[in-house]
Amino acid sequence: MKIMIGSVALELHQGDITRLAVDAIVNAANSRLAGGGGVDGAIHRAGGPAIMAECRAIGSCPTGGAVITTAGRLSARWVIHAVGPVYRDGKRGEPELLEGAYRASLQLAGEHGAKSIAFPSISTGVYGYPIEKAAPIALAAVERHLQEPSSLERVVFVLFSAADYSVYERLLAGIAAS
Ligand code: AR6
Repeated sequence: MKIMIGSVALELHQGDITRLAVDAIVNAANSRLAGGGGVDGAIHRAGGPAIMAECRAIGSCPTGGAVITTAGRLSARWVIHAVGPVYRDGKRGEPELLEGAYRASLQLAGEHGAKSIAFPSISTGVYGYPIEKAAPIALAAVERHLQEPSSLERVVFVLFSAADYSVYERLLAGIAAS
C-alpha cells in the first residue's frame, strides 16, 4: 500500500527489512547497541560485522534516541539504530520515548541527506509495545517530520506479520481519507 503525504511517498511492505532497497534502514536496537534478536539480529546478520564494530565505537544510545552507522553488506547506505522503550503500562513515558526514537531517526536521515528510509515496528516485539498503540505514534512522527522541508522522498514501514501490516493499513487508509 502507498499513499502520498505532499510529495513524499509513504509505503507499507510486509517482510524482511534487510531486503529493502532504501538509503537508510532503521534498526530496533537496545541502548547498549549490543545486538540481539528480532530485527536487530537480522540486520547484523545480513549486514556483517562492520556494523557492530561501529556500534562498539559509538558505545551506547539513550532510550528514545538513535545513532547512525554505515550498513556493511546491506544495500542501504546507513543503518539508523533507534532505541525504543520497553513497554510496561504506558504511563512511564513510553509514548514520548517511542516518538523520540522515530523523531531522532528521521532527523539523522535528514542530516545525512537520505532520500528513502525504512522503519520496522520499533518496540513492538521483544519490548512488548502493543502495535495498536505504537503504530499511530510512528505515523504521527513521520507526518510531523514531513511538515518541514526534508530530504526524504520515500518512507517505508516494513511489517513482519500480516496482522501488523493490517494495523498500519487501516491507519494509512484513515490518513489518505483525511
Ligand atoms: N524485518 C522487519 N521486521 C522484523 C524483522 C525483520 N527482519 N524481524 C523482526 N521484525 P524486535 P523491539 C519485527 O523484537 O521490540 C532486540 O533483541 C518484529 O516482528 O526486533 O524494539 C534488540 O537488541 C516486531 O514487529 O524489537 C533489543 O534488545 C518488530 O520487528 C530488543 O530486541 C520489532 O521487534 C528491541 O525490541
